Amino acid sequence: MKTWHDRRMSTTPVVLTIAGSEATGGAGAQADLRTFQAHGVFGCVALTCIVSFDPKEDWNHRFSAVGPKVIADQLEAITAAYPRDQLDVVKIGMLGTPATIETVAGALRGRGFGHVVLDPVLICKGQEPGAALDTDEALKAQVLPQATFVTPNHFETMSLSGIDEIGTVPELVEAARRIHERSGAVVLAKGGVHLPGEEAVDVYVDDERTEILAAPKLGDGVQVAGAGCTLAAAVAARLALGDRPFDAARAAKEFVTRGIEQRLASDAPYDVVRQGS
Ligand code: PXL
Repeated sequence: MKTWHDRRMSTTPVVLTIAGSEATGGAGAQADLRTFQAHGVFGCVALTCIVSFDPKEDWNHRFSAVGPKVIADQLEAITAAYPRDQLDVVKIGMLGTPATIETVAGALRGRGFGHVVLDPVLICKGQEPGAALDTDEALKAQVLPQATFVTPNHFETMSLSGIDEIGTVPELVEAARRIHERSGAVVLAKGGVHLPGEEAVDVYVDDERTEILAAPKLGDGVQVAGAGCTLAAAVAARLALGDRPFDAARAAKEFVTRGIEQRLASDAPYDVVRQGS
């Protein structure tokens, strides 16, 4: 039996990621956990799916969903183990199927979280856009309305805003504002290497402010796997440590920039972010 003293000693924030495993460790739950660890928060995972790239088939995604009952069981265990004042931040990554989205959306409604940081993974690097329209629609209808903070990449920003072409910073600003108006969530829309110019530009929008966050493009504009997962996980960790949303966004961007600078080379098509020092 736990005593009052034990509880008081357990003040480390716990952060939950609801995400998939990407076996090589570059993205997904593995990147999230390394990011949490680097921030000194305690991470736990409800696993939604397992992605194993296929080196024999051009590194295609092989995808296995975790069944809805097993996802619900994980969420039940985690939310029973940690009280609301200790586990108040959840990060959501790859969900992958409408059934998973239904389960996760239900669990979110059942146990309120102060912060729901959604990385709206619509497709992974290397996948064809439009591969899973029903999944995209379910995510927009059931999870996005519950998000308090959303971190869409260039493609996801077009999809969530309904703006088909985003080629300039003002267009990215307009799209981010639209997503904020539709969802009510704080938006950190990532231009990444997709907009022209020397800098990787992200746009931050909340009720009160619109800010441009810029960092030099690194490595000749190469794309690095795991940057999106790491950014959202770092936002979640900073929020759990008490940052205000804009401070969390700024710190998370710096954390990812550092992780890209010190990226790990891999024989898969993309290098991967290396979190922490
Ligand atoms: O980076 C998006 C992403 C998120 N989660 C998992 C993935 C990927 C891309 O490969 O596999 C599990």
